[in-house]
Amino acid sequence: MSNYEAAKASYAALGVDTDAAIAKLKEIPVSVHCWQLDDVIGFDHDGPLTGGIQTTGNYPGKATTSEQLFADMEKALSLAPGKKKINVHACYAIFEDGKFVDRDQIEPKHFVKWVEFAKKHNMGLDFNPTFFSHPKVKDGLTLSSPDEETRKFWINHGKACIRISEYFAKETGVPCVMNIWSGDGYKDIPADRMGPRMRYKDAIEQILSEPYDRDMVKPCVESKVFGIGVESYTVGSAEFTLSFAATHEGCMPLMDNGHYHPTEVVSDKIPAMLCFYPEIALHITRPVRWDSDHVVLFDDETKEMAKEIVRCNGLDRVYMALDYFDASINRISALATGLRSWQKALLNAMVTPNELLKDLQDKNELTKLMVMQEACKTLPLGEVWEEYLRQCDVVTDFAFYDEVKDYEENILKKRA
Ligand code: RNT
Ligand code: ZN
Repeated sequence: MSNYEAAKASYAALGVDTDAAIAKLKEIPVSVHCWQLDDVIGFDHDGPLTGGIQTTGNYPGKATTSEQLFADMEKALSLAPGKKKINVHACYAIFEDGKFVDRDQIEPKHFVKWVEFAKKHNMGLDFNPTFFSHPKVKDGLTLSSPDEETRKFWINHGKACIRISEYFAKETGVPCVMNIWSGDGYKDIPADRMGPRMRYKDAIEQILSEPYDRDMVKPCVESKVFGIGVESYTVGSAEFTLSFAATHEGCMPLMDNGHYHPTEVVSDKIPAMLCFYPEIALHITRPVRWDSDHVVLFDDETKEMAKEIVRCNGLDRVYMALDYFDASINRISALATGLRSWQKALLNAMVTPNELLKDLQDKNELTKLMVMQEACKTLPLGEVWEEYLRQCDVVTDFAFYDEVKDYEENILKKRA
């Protein structure tokens, strides 16, 4: 009997079908962000990263052209199993022959290369307007700015992004999630907390008034508690975005698990939201003491989030996207490690005997529930994971590093 066959039998004894879990996991799309590969810079500006977010580290070999970014992305994708989408930010527009246009003027033609890349790999695309790293961020504000012209510029950017999202969806045949996040806020105590929020609300409504196919473009709004240099007040707070999504049909709330107070957990918020929203979106990240955007690992909260999605039967109601950026380690390894971790967490969730555990809870057999939950932690998940990797033709956890190192030696080190 192979190790996998033995593992399969251990799970079967608890009523879990590991073959079915593996087959299902292959079909669940996870959106892979392009911005880990170049420290959230993009191709449309030379300035620094702003908006209250920051990358730290200076690991050599970062992608600085679209060709390099596509090559690195291809490598990262080959290192992780499962079905993927690519998550693109508007600042990753590609201007052929140096024909630059500003963000309020971007068009589908500036993203043709992304569509080609997605089609080549048989993937869908997600999209994000970029409300940061730009001279028109006025006094730290975009969509909520009191300055009419500034607001108009960013509203037009949002509308342009709706059109590009629709283009992505039509070209790939896969719905495109368009996420609205801005770092708008104040470093110190504001005198008016409602005014910026009323302007933000109106601006997002104007963006969403752009006509689009509701089945193909899925807008969402991402909340945040604070950013660097924006510690006292964030316009798009949790209550704001949640209420916005609740009152605007077709607009989803997006929860980034780095965007809450440190003792709050998104794993507990997922089932709460699924009681009310037909669909929700996630940014999966790893906050270390703050919204640090560390690489996602196979840690307790990551496992718990995946379990909740699976237990709530939410796999087709939750849009899962990765969001982290570490510049201190090999960026391709970073991107692939996070994706592998999330895949592992999903697999773990799918082979957990959820029905059996729920039943114990409902019968109030809480002593046995604790014992069983502890016992499940040492089930032979590794064997099932290895079988999944084998079937997907992807390297094992132990062979993974050598692949990354080869690419670093042969490609990254040759970059200036
Ligand atoms: C920032 C948000 C946001 C960004 C991306 C680049 O705190 O998490 O999602 O990370 O848009
Ligand atoms: Zn995010």
